[in-house]
Amino acid sequence: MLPPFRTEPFTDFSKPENEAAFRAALEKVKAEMGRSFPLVIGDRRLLLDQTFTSINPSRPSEVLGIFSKGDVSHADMAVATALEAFKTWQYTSVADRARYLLRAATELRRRKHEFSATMVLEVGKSWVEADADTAEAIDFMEYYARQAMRVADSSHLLVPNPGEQVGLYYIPLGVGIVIPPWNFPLAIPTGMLTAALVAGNAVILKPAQPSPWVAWKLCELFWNQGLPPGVLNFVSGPGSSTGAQMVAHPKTRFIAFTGSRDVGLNIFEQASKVPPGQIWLKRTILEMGGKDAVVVDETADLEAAAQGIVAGAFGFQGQKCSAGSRAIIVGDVYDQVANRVVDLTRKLQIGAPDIGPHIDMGPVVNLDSMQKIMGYIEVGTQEGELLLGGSPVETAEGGYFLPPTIFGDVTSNARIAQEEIFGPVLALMRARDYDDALDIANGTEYGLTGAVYSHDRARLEQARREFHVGNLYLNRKCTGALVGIHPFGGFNMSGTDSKTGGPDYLLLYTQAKSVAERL
Ligand code: TAP
Repeated sequence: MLPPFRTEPFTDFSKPENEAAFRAALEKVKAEMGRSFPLVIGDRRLLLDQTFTSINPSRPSEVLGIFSKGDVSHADMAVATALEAFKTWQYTSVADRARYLLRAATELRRRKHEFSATMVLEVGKSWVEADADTAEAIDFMEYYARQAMRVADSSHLLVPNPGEQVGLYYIPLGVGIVIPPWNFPLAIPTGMLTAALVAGNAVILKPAQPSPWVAWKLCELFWNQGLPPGVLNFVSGPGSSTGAQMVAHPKTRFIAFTGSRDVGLNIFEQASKVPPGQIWLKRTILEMGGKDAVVVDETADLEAAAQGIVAGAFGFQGQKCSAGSRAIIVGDVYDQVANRVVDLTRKLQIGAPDIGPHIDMGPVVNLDSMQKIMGYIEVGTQEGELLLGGSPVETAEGGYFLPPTIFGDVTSNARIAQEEIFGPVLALMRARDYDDALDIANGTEYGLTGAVYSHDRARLEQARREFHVGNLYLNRKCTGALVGIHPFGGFNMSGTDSKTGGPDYLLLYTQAKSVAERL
């Protein structure tokens, strides 16, 4: 009997003891920098000659870890190994499988700051953002352990049939490839792989190249719980070759992917092909990008709206699928809200986040990302009025720092209002009235998150009906979904709306078997 699920509390860094504990964790993690990491396929640990490095984006010369660069042969080896492990893992009891998750959650809770500190160094998260990422990972473990026990035997949901004993069982699929992005480098791989494992599948984790260290620590956490070899394999390497090979492999049964629209579409297409030797249709669980909007009308609490816009646009440097990169404000209050958003944004502290909890914004993840975002800032100067930011923040150590950048009077068809930038760039847009604001909000190919600030009941109800996003927030910011409370996933080009952290999520990793026995 487990206590009811509760979300993991966040750490209060204003308490000196919490700050001290986090600083100690940073020191511990820094002392581990520069090690080499193998692929782990079954009970083989393969330290390869071909490697790539994980670096600290605040100080790019700082090498955090050296990772083996798996190629297509390792992809094939991993699928074969996972398939072998699946033969027995699929028959372990759901209670046993759930216990691995619960034990991992206990250890992660104990080593919480160590994992968060790793994210501060590897992807430049602020302390608060890293702490929330770790809390979400713990939540996924606890939540899916409970869900698995709830759904595995769903026979009680059937209508009894006299003379027959009937059953409905959600059984595992087979070998799954888990392909996460780097931006929630702990929570997202944890969510996908714990759901897959607890449902009875064997998994290969292919971490995103900017964040293999956090992913390694996550896998190690599970191996430490005594997970049988081959049930969870770690294959670092390029997504475009090693990842693609696993997607295409005939023995791969499903792919759980979170990442960009273009890569998601490519996986969708490749997974739909049936190579020789494949006897199923691959399942794809695809969570992709967003171009999320915050709508503000003239009845709203404008201070709350401005604060929500700033938090949603610039938290983790705007590198969230849920980031509110568009603020759509009705004409009457546009200037007032725009001025306040600029004022609040000016106060954000930028710097290497390992300095302390007062840093609000760290670097963007790497040079490619910085250049891509600068390209959009260039486009933005043609498409709107630059109100704040715009040029990189120079540091002695060459970190990838960009300032929060705000463009005013951006039109709805502008590229910076349509395309996902995935950086600290906010487009302010002037709407004629509330209906126009909702039209603009719905006017992209995405549909992930959205927020509305209004005190007009009829308009809030209208947003409930008409604002076409997977996660709608009324009178609050558009980021910060909690497991079990705000099931998360988007419409249209934001993906397959798989609703992570929701009551139906686990079913995606299973297939239902109906059994009837004549008595
Ligand atoms: P991507 O560039 O799409 O990479 C995601 C993952 O796919 C990485 O592990 C990548 O490996 C791998 N990959 C790349 N090409 C592949 C291929 N051809 N076959 C198989 N795997 C391949 O995204 P990202 O930059 O890491 O993350 C940012 C994106 O994720 C944004 O668009 C953001 O909106 C989205 N995101 C969405 C959500 C939800 S829930 N909708 C949540 C978080 C992030 P490499 O790193 O080796 O290239």
